[in-house]
Amino acid sequence: AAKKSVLNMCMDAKHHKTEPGPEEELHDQCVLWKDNACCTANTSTGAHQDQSYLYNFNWNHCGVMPEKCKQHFIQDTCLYECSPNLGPWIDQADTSWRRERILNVPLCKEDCELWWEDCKDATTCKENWHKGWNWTSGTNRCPRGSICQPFKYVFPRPADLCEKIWSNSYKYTTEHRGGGRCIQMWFDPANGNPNVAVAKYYAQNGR
Ligand code: FOL
Repeated sequence: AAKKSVLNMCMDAKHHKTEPGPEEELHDQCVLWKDNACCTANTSTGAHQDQSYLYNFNWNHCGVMPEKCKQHFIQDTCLYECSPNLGPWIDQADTSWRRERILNVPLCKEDCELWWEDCKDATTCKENWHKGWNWTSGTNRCPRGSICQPFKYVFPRPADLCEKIWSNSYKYTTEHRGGGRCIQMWFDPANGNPNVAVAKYYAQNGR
């Protein structure tokens, strides 16, 4: 087979399809990707559920996460699972649950800042949500010795949240939405997927 283009591809991870393609039945916040997606309809449904089969991950590990904050985590899950435009930032992970990961995806300033703003009073006990949980109950619980605190203390600046929570999946940028230089978690699909041009730009000009 021909070498696949970094411009339209899916990472080799836990739930990703091998190739992107249309998905008629994507759920709610993930519908933006229905013309071309790396997620199945089932994965998009899981993205909206508490402790879904995706990772058994519990958003409410320090009390109930406010709805407005949870929407950003759902959107992050949709982008992570569904986007076919993250190719330029795919890197080897080689952990038990995925062979590839995303690293330093340039997230638009507004997407990061709104995420932080809507979550600043939510509570958590950890800065890196990928590692170090207590999984003995089947879902993640706060490890011994950790304390639940508002996000604004755990992540003093928006960049701390966007970069640290998923082990540098994202890089905070000062690039603006619509400028073609940063990846958007949220967009209006009526105008097409703006991340197509962003991947093209970074594939050509380097990340
Ligand atoms: N969103 C983004 N933007 N990037 C991501 O990498 C990402 N990853 C997840 C969800 N959304 C994302 C997946 N989340 C574990 C915890 C969280 C998780 C997946 C798996 C987990 O099992 N952690 C274990 C260590 C497992 C291992 O590394 O082998 C732990 O110690 O808590």
